[in-house]
Amino acid sequence: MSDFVPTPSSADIGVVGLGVMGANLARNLARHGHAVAVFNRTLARTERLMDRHASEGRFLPAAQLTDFVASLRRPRVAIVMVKAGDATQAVIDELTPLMEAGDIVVDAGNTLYTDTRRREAALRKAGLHFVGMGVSGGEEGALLGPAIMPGGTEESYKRLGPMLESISAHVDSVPCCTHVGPDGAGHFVKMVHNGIEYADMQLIAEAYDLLRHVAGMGVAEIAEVFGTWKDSELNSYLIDITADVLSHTDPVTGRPFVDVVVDEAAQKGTGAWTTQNALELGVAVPAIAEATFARAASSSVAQRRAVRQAAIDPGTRPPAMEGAQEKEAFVLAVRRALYGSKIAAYAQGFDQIATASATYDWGIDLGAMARIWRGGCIIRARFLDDITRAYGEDPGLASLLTAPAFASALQEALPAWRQVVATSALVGVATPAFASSLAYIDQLRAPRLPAALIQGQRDFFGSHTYHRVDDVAGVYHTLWAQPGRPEEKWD
Ligand code: NBP
Repeated sequence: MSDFVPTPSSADIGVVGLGVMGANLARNLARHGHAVAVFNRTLARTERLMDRHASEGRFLPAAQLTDFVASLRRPRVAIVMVKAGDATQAVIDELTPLMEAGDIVVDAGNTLYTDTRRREAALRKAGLHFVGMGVSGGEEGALLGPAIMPGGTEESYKRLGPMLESISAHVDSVPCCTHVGPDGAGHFVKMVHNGIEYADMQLIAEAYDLLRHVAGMGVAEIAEVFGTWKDSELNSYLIDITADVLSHTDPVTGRPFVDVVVDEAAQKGTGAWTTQNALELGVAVPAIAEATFARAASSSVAQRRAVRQAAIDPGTRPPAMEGAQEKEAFVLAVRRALYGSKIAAYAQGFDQIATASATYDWGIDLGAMARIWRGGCIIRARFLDDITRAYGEDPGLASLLTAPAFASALQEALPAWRQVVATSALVGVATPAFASSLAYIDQLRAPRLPAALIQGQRDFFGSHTYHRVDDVAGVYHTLWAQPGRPEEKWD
């Protein structure tokens, strides 16, 4: 067995937890010239890293956590990259008594931001900096350049930032890493990033479903369409991989790969976290919520079987789409609907970040978030440049939908988008994210909403009061049970 006792105070940074993500992050740091202390609960993982990758840079492996901490130069930086939840808490509890005031503990796992806020407050009391850090891009990103979203203090970023920026993805020579904001801001932004990712994936899946089951196109034909979309306003990593997945043939059966995969989408929870948080903050994120629910519906196996067996008729029989011209027009309409829906989904995610930033006083630079998502992460896309530009031109944008570039893109998309949603409803192909994104736009642009009626109902049954259009500050209640229904002003 290795005894691994590293030289004291000689590592620039350390990584605890050498699973796929931790090992790759440590290798990325070492490859960029940083001396990296490494420690894992089970020594075999540390040994494996050293056996396979010691030549990639300067590693300082430790068999004991005390030796690991002693090997870090001051102020010490230890990145914890273990399973989120109890495992992360256990490592933090073990690590922090060994650290000194001014040292920095970084949690790079997918932690819920409220846990990060709690831990940051606790470690601050002990004089330590606690940085909740979102890392996106999966195992390949961790090794070759992820998008990195660190929270915590400005002071901690001065020590940590240059190292993180060196290992992050770069687009146009700009690092995909920036200081997001205090305490839980980094993990919050990573959570919403994942929520947007859910929405983007669902929208793409709906586009595929429409081409397949409304236009009646074959999988190979659809793969070609996605291939052409790579060079359009939809250009993104997710469109790229969709074209690849659709063009893949199952080697066992010779059928399209997508047809041999069980159609139940799994989830690890960040979509649900984003949706739950949006409900708590009172922010409308229907595309993210519908994407999360769509995964749940797909996995509701018993319900799906029962309803299928009930053989409920779709109720309409629209004519089949046969002519080449008709098909081509539909493909273009779906592309427009997809782009419009995508703008709506991102507007929702950015609205959620803006609301949280105001609620927690995080001061998040929204344009910078779009900038650091341009590389390394799953939602990387050309389109993010437009978002950065929109916030650059007007940092106080109430909604991305109103940025001139997006407003005109929506205007162009709307007629086709309405056709696509209407057709899907007639044919009976579910498009929850397309349809709810369209409803989101229509709600926001409506001069009057039926919310006024809801306020009336609430006042009727629960005396919940209402404001009047001619006195928006006043609080009113109608005495519904009294003759003539007199109105009272309560405030
Ligand atoms: P895992 O989430 O599978 O965690 C494995 C690591 O956690 C091992 O080093 C393991 O040590 C350690 N660990 C556990 Br489990 N319980 C521990 C404990 N009580 N004390 C100390 N160490 C403990 O690894 P991963 O897939 O590399 O992910 C790490 C983090 O990165 C997670 O929070 C994940 O959500 C996040 N993340 C993952 C991805 C991705 O694509 N996989 C992307 C972005 C973020 P052992 O070897 O002794 O069991």
